[in-house]
Amino acid sequence: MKLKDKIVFITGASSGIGEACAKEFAMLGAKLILCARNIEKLNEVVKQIKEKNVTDIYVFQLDVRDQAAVKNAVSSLPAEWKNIDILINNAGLAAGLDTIQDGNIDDWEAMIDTNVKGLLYVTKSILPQMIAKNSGHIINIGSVAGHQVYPKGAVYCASKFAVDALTQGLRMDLLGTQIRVTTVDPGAVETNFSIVRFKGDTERAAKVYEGMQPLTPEDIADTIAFCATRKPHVNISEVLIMPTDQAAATMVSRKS
Ligand code: NDP
Ligand code: 8X3
Repeated sequence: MKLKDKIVFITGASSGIGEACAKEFAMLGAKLILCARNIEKLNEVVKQIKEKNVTDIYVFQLDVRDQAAVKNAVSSLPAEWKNIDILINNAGLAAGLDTIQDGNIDDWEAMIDTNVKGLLYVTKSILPQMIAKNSGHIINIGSVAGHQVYPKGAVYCASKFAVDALTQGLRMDLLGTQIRVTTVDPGAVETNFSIVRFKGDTERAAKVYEGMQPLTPEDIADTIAFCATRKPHVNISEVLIMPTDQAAATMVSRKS
């Protein structure tokens, strides 16, 4: 399947995997709808894309946790942007690394509201037009954390197990349509993820990737583009993609 002039909607495009996807899909000729909360960072991403590619980009600020804002943003898309071909549900985060007994309830709300409810709000807003034209592709960003629970990560892991369940359920609910549903589930990818998780503690964040070679956001964008470019009768259901230096969520080979 060619991506030229396809409309690709990416949540959380201001950083990391979402940003890399925006750049990869622009290079492949797609038209982009990009959103995130930080509009300055998003505009910088757009500027960088436009320096290299001639492509149409529609950009707006959105907090996926805000149900009304999601609904309004999607319903007020200009007519030429309404026909979304691919939705990449990427916006997400981990907040903190704590046992449940020591956990911070605001952190739990942030993870569940963003990773689970936000993904649902965006999906529900976009699905009707995909169903009406009987085509489309929803690609959710899960995680190895949606396959294996690790100590102090229970709530983040639960949110990614939920992404896996929602992906499987959506595929069942859409059976009989031509809409494809995929989950791409990475292990360690070096992005702002750990800086966000540790609330700006860059030293602690750097330790996550110390002495090992993590995946890059571009590795994930490349995998997502692979899933999106299969023939229409081929649905890649799930991709678990790990650094060679990582065998499981908690098993990493470090050289130093
Ligand atoms: P980054 O922190 O670099 O990027 C996260 C993106 O999500 C940002 O663009 C951020 O934008 C956006 N975002 C966060 N909260 C919201 C919100 N409420 N509304 C809209 N956008 C939001 O991390 P990654 O690129 O690594 O993370 C992307 C996805 O990949 C996440 O779902 C994460 O769980 C998943 N993942 C990451 C792995 C890793 O090791 N890095 C491994 C496996 C999965 P802004 O702050 O501007 O809103
Ligand atoms: C991000 C990867 O292992 O830190 O989903 O949870 S991990």
